[in-house]
Amino acid sequence: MNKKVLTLGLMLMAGMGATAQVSLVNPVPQEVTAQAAIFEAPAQWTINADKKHLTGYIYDALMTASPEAAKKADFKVTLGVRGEGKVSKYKKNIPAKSEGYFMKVTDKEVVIAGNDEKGLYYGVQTLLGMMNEGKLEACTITDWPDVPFRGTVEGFYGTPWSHEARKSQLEFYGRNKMNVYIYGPKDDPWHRDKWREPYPEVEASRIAELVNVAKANGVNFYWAIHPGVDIKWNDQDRDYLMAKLEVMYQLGVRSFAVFFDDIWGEGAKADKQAALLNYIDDNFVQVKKDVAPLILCPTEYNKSWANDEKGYLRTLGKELNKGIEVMWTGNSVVACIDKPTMEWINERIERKGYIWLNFPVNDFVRDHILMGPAYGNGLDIATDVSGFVSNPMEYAETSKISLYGIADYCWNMEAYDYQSNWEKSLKDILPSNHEALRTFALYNKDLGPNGHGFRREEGDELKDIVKAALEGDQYAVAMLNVKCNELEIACDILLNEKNNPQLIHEIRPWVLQGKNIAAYGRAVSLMSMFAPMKENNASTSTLINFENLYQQARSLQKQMFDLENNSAMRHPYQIGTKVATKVMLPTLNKLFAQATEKYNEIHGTELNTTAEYNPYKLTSTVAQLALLPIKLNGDVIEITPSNEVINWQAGGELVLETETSITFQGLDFNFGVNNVAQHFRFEILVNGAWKEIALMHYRDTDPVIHTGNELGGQTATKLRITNKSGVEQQVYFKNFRLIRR
Ligand code: 14T
Repeated sequence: MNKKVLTLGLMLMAGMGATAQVSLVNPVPQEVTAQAAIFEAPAQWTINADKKHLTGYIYDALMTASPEAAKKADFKVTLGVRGEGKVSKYKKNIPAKSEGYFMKVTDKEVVIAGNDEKGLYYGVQTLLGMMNEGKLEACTITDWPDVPFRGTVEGFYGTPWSHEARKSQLEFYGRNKMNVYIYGPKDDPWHRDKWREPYPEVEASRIAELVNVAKANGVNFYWAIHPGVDIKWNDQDRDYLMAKLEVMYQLGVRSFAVFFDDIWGEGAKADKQAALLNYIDDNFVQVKKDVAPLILCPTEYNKSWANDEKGYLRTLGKELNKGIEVMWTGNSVVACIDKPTMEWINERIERKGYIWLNFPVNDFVRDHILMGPAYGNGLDIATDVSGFVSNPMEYAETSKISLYGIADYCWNMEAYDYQSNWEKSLKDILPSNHEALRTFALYNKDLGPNGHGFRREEGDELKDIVKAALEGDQYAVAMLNVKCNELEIACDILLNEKNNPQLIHEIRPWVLQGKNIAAYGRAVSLMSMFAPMKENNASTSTLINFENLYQQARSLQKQMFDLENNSAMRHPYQIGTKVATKVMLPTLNKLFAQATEKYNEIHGTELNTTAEYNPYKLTSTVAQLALLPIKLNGDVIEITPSNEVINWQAGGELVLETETSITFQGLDFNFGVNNVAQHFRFEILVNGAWKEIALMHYRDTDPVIHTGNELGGQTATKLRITNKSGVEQQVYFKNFRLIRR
């Protein structure tokens, strides 16, 4: 019998519902035998362990449990690591796996026997998880992690996590048996732009503190350096880098990574990168002896960017010292990982890839917050990866929902059940109001259209109701109304929830938008019910009639738009606060149009039926640009920026079309590269004829591209930008702002 079936079978036999204590543990343990005997945890217990376990992080973790350590309590807790006398009886039970442990719980004692120190620590974490509700369950557990390195990489663009948020993360990782935190926020100057300079005092002391908090939670703190933007492959820069690592070592850091992502040119050479990493390995890691194996994030960090002919990855594979880890995001920047993904990369890098999962990161869809489960990665790749880390959102607390799943997935892959994990995660993050959080999260799973084409399930549970409602089933319309009521209840509860203020602070803009959508949904569902009625409910005694509901819905459409475009509230260059965009909102918009049409038909009115439309459309023969969403903010029309290197082929064009002609006031855009304006042609379509407008930089050192004065006042329906240089141009699509009159 395979272990999954065994565990499940025993759980059923034992009648373990959601309340059984072992089932509270995250990640799900590998092997559990439970007898369905649940009892109150003792008030006191005696600790039976070698002296060295009576201090230190393992003991401290145990001491956070409610029973008090006492000399002569009846209940005994035995702790030990393989080879120690206290657990010699259990020698055969201890799994011979790194970070593994054996644990036994009866109504008289608990025994935790680690295969190593970390194993003992994780056994203690299992005990703590099980005791979360003050109860214990008789059981034996044999447990170990599938993936050796599990955790996160703070690797996103945007506001780096706060110091407090990082400490809270590290504790969360300890509890959920993740052992890696890679510090590499793109917008920390001393990580990237000022990589040569040491941290100022305050920042330095914070890093030192994080190292300690990490240790106390069994987490390896990796500090990453990102030198590729301007590194010269000479001794001087190499020495700068070594000196910076030494400074970080002095702060206590014992694990390091070097990132070469999102760069091009000189910094992107495989042989140079390999030589540098080997140099660090030979002259720093091996010399210090207490430093973890190096991690490299390559420039070609996903298959879609890998140029097999040039052999960047194979060069790394061949030349990099064997102990150095190589990161990989999968078949594209944002992708789920499966067996073929791993086979492809492992062969090239001649080692097991170290996965950098770009989920739940939202730095390319900042108008969405991602609260859905972590799913879609292969459950059969445990032995193909050396490590697996998630790149989360800048919203640290909210990210814990998905990270709870990543932790479980990495620990016990075959048994990973993302749905039940997700339900558990919500209880863990907001025990006091997990149902409200769940209802809200249901509408915050998908990313919406994005440049990476990465989407998530959202609203599947509504599909039947939606279909029926749109076919005119009034019961289904009433159900939609109920769903919207639920959403509103959830939002209101969350806005007044005090138990996780950080979470509420992070999700607040989306909660406010959720309230708008809920109110809109209530109005629209009532519109749908009133529309077919012959009487116009002209009674003066009530405000509830079709036309008033119509006005309310219109007002809410505008309120949603206003909130959406309130840039004070949201990120300055990716404005927007989108909720329920996959199923609920489009459904309500359709229902709005249907109901209004019907009403018009019956009453001969001409109410506008379009719920929401974007009069701007973008098309492009440059694949990476074709999917970028367009935002409207008053008179400013913006194409959502992309941080990636765009390979803009010769002759490739970007076209922006408008439904009705617009009169230009101004336009500027930024491809992140100096002096590229000369390679592009800019044209507008005026009365059916293309008309070229000059492009220029104001300074050699300023990548912003401006249009010639002749643009102002022109009226057109289309604009087009073409790479006229005859060769591929590599640019960033940083900014595109068009101002209309
Ligand atoms: F190093 C990598 F593995 C990586 O994923 N780098 C960045 C990462 O910092 C960012 O958070 C993530 C998601 O946006 O994507 C990577 O960088 C990109 C790549 C793109 F194609 C950022 C934007 C892109 F469009």
